[in-house]
Parts: sequence; structure tokens; C-alpha cells
Amino acid sequence: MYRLHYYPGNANLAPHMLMEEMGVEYELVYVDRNAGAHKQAAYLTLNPSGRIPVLEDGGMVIAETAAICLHLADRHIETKMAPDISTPERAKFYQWLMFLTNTVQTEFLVYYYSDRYSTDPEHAAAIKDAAEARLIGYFRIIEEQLAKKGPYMMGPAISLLDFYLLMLCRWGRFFTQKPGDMPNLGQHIGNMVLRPSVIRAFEQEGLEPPFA
Ligand SMILES: N[C@@H](CCC(=O)N[C@@H](CS)C(=O)NCC(=O)O)C(=O)O
Repeated sequence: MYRLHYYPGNANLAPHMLMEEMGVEYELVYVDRNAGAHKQAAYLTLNPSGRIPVLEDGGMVIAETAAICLHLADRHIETKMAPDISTPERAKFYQWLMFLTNTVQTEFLVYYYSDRYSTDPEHAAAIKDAAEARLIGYFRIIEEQLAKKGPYMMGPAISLLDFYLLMLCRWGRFFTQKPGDMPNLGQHIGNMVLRPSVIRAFEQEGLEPPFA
């Protein structure tokens, strides 16, 4: 059985929703972030970067949220959470997954941990504001994609990208211009939060509205 190490609302939310959607058996393992458990030896043995989440799959330990999601999609190929390998759709899927994890998610680190990006604590607020402005720009790019090719990130078929996107939209729920206020993103979020898998994952993590 899979074991997903999580903290409510953290990057574990994407693989968590995905496992619910796929109907696979898993166990949630709470990481006590408030006690710094993710920076202590037991967790660092699993993920030396001290970041959440980690997935255990039998004897294998996988870190990095996008890698975890891809691994799950590969292991349960019949659930069609990624387009077939070697197709043009798969190439575009990789492009969007990298954009979500490498550009959008990384920028959220700057937004949420702005104090880590300067040695001068007085810079933190400006760093956060600049990150928010860039993030709003990235969500506009996704909004355009949904307008052209929606309703899902890959067009007519849902994929793991849509769960990843929902997690990222939720992280932006306190922006001056929320992703959910953009028409196509708002519709996407509205549809996603009605899925039983998403409802269950949010409940299990104790996440309450606003969802995005
Ligand atoms: N690239 C990593 C980033 C994971 C990450 O930054 N997780 C955050 C929670 S959302 C975390 O562990 N933060 C704790 C810290 O940096 O101290 C991934 O995609 O898994």
C-alpha cells in the first residue's frame, strides 16, 4: 500500500486527490510541520531536502510532487491520468506539468517563504508582492490555455494536471486577483471541487472553504 507523508494543504494535496480519483489504497502519514518533523532525521532519511510530500511505494521512496504524480499515473495507466507516451498530447502534457511545477509552484515558494529570499528581513514584503504579480501573470497564461483548449488542461480529458492546477489555485486564494476570479479558471475550480475524489481529499486533510 502507498504511504503519503503529508501536511494539510501542502504539495501532498495533488497526489492525494489523484490517489482518491484513481481509487487506489493508500495511507496518510501526518508530518508534524509545527514541531519541525520535516527537518528531523527520520523524515530527512526519506527526503533529504526536508520538503513535503514524500510517497512510499513498497520499498521505494519518491519525493518531488510532479514525480510522485507521474509515477502514480504510470503505475495505474488504466486510469488515464496522463496521455499515452510518444503522442503529441503527451509532449504538451509534459510541457504543462513542467510549467506547473517548475514555474508556478516554484514561484509559490518565493511567495510563501519570502523571508528566505533576502538576508534583509525588510525585503520580504516586496519580494512577496513581486512573486504575487508574477504568479498572477502565470495564471493568466493558464486561463488563456483553458479558454482555447478547455475545459481541462488537456482539453476534453481530465488528467493529473487538473488536480495539480487545483492545488496551485488554492494556494493563490488570497491574491489581490485570485485565479478563481478568472472566468475559465473559476469554472475549472468550480467543476473540480465537486468531484467526489476532491471532496474526500479535502475532508481528509481538514481543508475548508475558500477552496480556491
Ligand atoms: N519541489 C518540491 C517542493 C515541495 C515543497 O516545497 N513543499 C513545501 C510544502 S508545500 C515544504 O515542504 N515546505 C517546508 C519548508 O520548506 O520548510 C515538490 O514539488 O515536492
